[in-house]
Amino acid sequence: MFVSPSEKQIQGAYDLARERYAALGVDTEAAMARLAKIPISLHCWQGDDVGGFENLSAASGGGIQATGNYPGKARTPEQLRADAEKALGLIPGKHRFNVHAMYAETGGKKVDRDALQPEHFQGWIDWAKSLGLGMDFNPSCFGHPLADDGFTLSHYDPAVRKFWIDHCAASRVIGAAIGKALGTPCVTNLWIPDGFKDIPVNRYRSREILREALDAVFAAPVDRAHNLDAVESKLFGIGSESCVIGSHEFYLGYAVRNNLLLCLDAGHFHPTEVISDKLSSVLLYLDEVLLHVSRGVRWDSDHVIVLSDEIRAIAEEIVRNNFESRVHIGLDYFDASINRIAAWVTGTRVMVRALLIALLEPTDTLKQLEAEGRYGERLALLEELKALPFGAVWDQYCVRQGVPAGGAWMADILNYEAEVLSKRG
Ligand code: RNT
Ligand code: ZN
Repeated sequence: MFVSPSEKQIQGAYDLARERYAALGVDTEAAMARLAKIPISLHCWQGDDVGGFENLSAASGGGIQATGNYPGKARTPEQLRADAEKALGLIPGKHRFNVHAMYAETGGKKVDRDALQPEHFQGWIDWAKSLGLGMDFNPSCFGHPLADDGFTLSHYDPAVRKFWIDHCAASRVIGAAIGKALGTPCVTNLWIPDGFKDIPVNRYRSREILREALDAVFAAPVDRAHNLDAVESKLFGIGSESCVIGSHEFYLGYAVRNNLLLCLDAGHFHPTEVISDKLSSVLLYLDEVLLHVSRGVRWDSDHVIVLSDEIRAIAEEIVRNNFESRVHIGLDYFDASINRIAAWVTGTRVMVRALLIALLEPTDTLKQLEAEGRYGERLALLEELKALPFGAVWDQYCVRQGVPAGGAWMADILNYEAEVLSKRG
């Protein structure tokens, strides 16, 4: 069931595909070369259902909900890294790894989040370096006793606020240390769950408090060569249905005014609202953005991404506008009901494949048709492209990147499950 095509099949199909695309003026070799330069940031939290290593009693909490109890989840940094390494070995290309502060390694010592230091992430840095990966980072403003009432940076209590300000500021220092050590800037993304379950009367004051707290978080200059700050909005969460303090308008304004990255999470908008349509607007006013590519099903459910129209549209927006250097692609989903490594690999391969499909588009021709008002031809060509053999180029790309073409990667994961995951307590 989970097999790769033969070498002969892969080469034969690729040769034909290359000719088909060449007839449209598309160079498949150039597409693969460009694809190899686009990293995807894999999120550590798919590996353990947003658990972390602090042994706090709280589950993820704070508007985040991983559902499912599939056996074999990683329970230690070593297990999480081994699982991630297994996943990375099945994904074509060179990618990045995105770690949350709650995955600190404190050597058994209790170090609260406001006191975290770069040294607590040395294990991650060393591991990333050994694999040639860049890293990204996040303060963890949820799943903690001081976040239990649903407020962190916008809390009315200055002492609680200060704790989270210190944590977020410490995270920027850690991000910079990571970026410096790995020689590639670390995107440090700030998301907080703050919001009201029921209808508030003073939205303005809560947002004013948040703005002041953020000003404190971002007060210290951090070298952009090492760390890039991003802020992530949300429409609603579990327990913050009526009002999220850090809304889209809030953070769009904040990011524009303070020259930060805006993080657009695909699950954080109204269900018919898409982030693919936002890139061309926000990138007129911001230098760079971060994406949290996810799949909401009826709500911000964080399902594993599939090759949907929206995922393809996100890839198209990036590729058509040469936004690769301005859009940092991160994944943000967590399904605890299936093999977690399969979740990582499926979703990341989908993202890479969506980029490949976009790279195989005769974009100049389509743009020309559009500029000339030839919309019938634009539509016809777009639909014809959907029947072209991008799968043959994909298989070729996988082989050249040294990972399985076709479905054989899943057989590998099933082996790993039998030998490693199933033996975990
Ligand atoms: C939550 C946000 C946030 C988290 C991760 C774990 O709604 O999407 O990005 O999912 O930081
Ligand atoms: Zn997110």
